[in-house]
Amino acid sequence: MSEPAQTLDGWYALHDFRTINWTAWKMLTADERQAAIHEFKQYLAKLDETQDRKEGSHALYTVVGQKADFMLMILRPTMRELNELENEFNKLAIADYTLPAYSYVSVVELSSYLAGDSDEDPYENQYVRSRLYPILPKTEYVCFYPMDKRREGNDNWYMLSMEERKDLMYSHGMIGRQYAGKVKQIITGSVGFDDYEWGVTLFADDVLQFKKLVYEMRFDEVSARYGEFGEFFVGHLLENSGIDRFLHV
Ligand code: 76R
Repeated sequence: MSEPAQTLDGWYALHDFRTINWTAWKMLTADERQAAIHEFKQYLAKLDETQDRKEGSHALYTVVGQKADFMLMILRPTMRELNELENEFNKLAIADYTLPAYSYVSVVELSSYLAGDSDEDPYENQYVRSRLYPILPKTEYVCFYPMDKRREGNDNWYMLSMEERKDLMYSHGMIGRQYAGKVKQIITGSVGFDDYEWGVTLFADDVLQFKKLVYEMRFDEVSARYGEFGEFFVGHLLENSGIDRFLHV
């Protein structure tokens, strides 16, 4: 058996994609819509408070294209809290005017492939902590997609030795590094939690950098030979101040 990579696991993640039923939303009176928006903002204000205390984080993005209308990504120390927040959202008036489009359950993950040897407890390291428990950057754009590492015939990632995987991940990391400052990536592990093995969430102010990065990685062996991808979502930041305009009909 090949040696599994050790992972460091941080906050649990829920990516919740919704479509708005604009027809039903338009049928409400202006007062009813206002009340629903107010209640939704109160819910978001509560999430903001948790984030201010650094006990979790979240980001709200509108989604471009027909796959969804918005995505709320939430990070929390336990999966139970994610489930409670999801249920709380579902009981808001605005939820009556949304339809589930897609969701993804995972946990922020750092793998040991490129980690150096150290006696220190990584969970006590400030840099590691900032990556396991990240305050999500509120960049202009977000990109999310789930992915697997292939297990087919001669192309089986899980049959490679630790050394082979380390070498491949090194070259993956080198490509990624060229995008430092332009794209921030959060890798979340989802084996046992959702249909793919990882969620990839990318943040950037320049949306074109997603295409450039993902395209360049396609030529790298880790992605070219072993990457299998799910649906891609791309969205634009929805700040609290933009919610009225977004929901105005
Ligand atoms: O954690 C680190 O930054 C160290 C190096 C590193 C690891 C271990 C790293 C760097 N990644 C790691 C793990 Mn990555 N990453 C992806 C995708 O679309 C595709 O082809 C793949 C999707 C992107 C765009 C991306 C970006 N990475 C992983 C893993 C877990 C693998 C495992 O455990 O088997 C996956 C699934 C994955 C996928 N990666 C980087 C980036 C970028 C931009 C970096 C550089 C970060 C930096 O140095 O600033």
